[in-house]
Amino acid sequence: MVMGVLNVTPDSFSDGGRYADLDAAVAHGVRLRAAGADLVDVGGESTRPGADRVDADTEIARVLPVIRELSAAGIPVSIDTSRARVAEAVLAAGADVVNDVSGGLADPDMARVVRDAGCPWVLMHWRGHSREMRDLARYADVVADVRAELGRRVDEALAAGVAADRIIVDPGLGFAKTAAHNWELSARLPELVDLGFPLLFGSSRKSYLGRLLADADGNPRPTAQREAATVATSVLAVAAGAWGVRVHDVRGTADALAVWRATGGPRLARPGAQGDRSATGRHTTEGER
Ligand code: PMM
Repeated sequence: MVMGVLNVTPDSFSDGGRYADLDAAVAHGVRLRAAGADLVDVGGESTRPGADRVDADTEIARVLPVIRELSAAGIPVSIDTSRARVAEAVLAAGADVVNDVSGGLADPDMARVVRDAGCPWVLMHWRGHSREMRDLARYADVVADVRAELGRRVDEALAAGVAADRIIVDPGLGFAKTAAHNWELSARLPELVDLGFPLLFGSSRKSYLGRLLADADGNPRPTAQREAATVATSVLAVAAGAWGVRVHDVRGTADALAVWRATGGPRLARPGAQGDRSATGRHTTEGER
C-alpha cells in the first residue's frame, strides 16, 4: 500500500507552501493517484519538530475543500490529523481513513469519531506535540518501548470499541526519535510487525536520510534529493513486513515495489536477538526529521 503525501500547509518540512492553493492541491492529489498512490494523505497542520500548532478551524478550512474534491473524483483519501473535530468534518466530506500521528493521545474524542465512522485508524507512535517532542526522545530500548507504547494505544482503541480490523500501527519515524532511533526501528521492524496489525512506515525525505547522505562538509542532503534513500528504506520496510509506506514522490516507490513483487516479494530474514547490532546515524536537532 502506497500512501502519497499531500500537505496543505505553509510550513511542512519538505512540501510546505507548495499546495496551499485549492486547485494546486487537488491537481497534486490527482497526480499522486495517477503515479500509483493507493491513498492520498491530506494534512493541514505541520508536525515538523518545533512547529507551532494551528487552530482546528484553520485546519478544517485547509483540508476540507481538497478532500471533498479528491473524494468526489473517486480518489481514496486519508486525513492526517490528531483532532477529532477535524476528522469528523472530513469523514462527512468523504475521507476514508484517519491518520492520527498522536495515536489517539492528543484528543480523547478521536476514538469515538473513528468507532462511529467505522473507518481505518492509523495509530502512530507519538509522545508529544512538535514543540516538545525533541525533549521526549529518550528510550531504554527504542524498539521495545515503541512496541509497548503502540500496544497501549491499540488496547485503548479496542477498549473504546474500535474494531481490531480497523487498526493500523506506525512507528512514527522522527517523532520524538533521533536518527539513531529511526535506524534502530528500521533495522528491527519485524518486532513491531509482530504486534499483529498492519504497519505503516513513513521515512520519506526525513532528516535522518539527509544526515546519512551528508556531503564531505557534513551538510545534510537537501530534502528534494533524498528520493533514492526514501525508495530504499520504503522497499526494505515492506520486505521486513510493513503493510504500507507513506511517501512524497509516489512514482519511484511504487515502481520499486512493483519490481519487488515481480521478484516474488522476497522477505528479509528475521533479525536475530535484539541488541546484536549497532545503530547508525547521528542525532538531529534541526527543525525537520
Ligand atoms: N510523518 C509525517 C506526517 N504524518 N503520518 C504517519 N502515519 N507516519 C509518519 O511517519 C508521518 C505522518 C511528517 O512528515 P510530512 O511533513 O512529510 O508530512
